[in-house]
Amino acid sequence: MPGPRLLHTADVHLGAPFNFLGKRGREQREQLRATFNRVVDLALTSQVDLLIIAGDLFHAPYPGAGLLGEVAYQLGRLDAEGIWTVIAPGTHDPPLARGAYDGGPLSSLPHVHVFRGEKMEPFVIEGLDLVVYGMASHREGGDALVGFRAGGRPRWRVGVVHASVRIPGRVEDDCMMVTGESIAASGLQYLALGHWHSLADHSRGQVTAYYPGPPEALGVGDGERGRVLLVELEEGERALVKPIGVGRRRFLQVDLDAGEAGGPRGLYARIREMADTDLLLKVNVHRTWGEEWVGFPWDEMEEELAPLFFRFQLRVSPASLGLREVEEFPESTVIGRFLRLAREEMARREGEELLVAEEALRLGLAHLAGEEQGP
Ligand SMILES: [Mn+2]
Repeated sequence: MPGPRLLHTADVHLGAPFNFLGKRGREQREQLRATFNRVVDLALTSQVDLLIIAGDLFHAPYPGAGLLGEVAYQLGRLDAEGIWTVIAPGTHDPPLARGAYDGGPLSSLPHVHVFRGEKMEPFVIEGLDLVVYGMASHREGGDALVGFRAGGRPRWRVGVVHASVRIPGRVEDDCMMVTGESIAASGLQYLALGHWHSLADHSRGQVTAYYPGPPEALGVGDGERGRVLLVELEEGERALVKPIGVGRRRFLQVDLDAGEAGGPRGLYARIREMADTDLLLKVNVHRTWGEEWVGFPWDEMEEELAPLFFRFQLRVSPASLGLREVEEFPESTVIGRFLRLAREEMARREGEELLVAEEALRLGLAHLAGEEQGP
């Protein structure tokens, strides 16, 4: 028997300043709002019963009155259709006094519920035979779900938390954590996670658990558009999760090897292939060691390619000799010793002297790379 349909989003970060985007920051701030409106459109057109927001709806606990009013208007469109919205405040938008979740326009919507407590609390939606357990993010640490277990009733049991998943050896400590064991023991059919800014499946045992990632691009991304998750609960079966692209912009950082690109023409072609006016592209160019790169006008290249992208940034090593490149060559090799000496030299110089040292490094590397190509 089919159960409720949910739309799960998190980490919208409405109001984020995007200072790093320079003059395009304003456009991306506006895009965040537009994408959130699109999430609400999607909730309406896909006829979900419930929108779940797993924290960081706002970038700050005190969004301006204009932004708060606009969000209340959008959630009001769902409210008018009897569609519920449940919100678990995150690390960026904790439920502070006179903040976004204390009175204000959101509290006047009868189908909006905000979890403000510091422990998992049930919120029962009678008409759907559904209970949502949730809590606000707080600084205590530890396992947010330890000792938690959803009961056998109502029929449908969903959780929402803004926390990290503990991964031994990789993620050990954060404000709020959940573990594979506590997810598996939760008795939930679906756990809506927020906090990590990329789509990820952390299902354990019988419990389906996901991070949707932000609906719209925020920082350095993986080149994918932001997504939301359409979740369908099914009796006796695992929750069905379908990611839906809603974001407009993509952020991507790539490393290109100047040696492999085939000279300046090749490098231009490689970057042009990625042209997309909704893409923020950062290119790190490595190994500009050949003669063809001597005195290359990188600023001109950046300027020429910039109109093909939402924003385009070019970074060139070894003008700033990366650790990665140095580590590729062990100290026991001639090139390895040369790189280490050159790095020490460059650290001591600046201005015109640094440019000369960089030029010497480039020529030296081109020479050595040629010599070391033999068997
Ligand atoms: Mn976030």
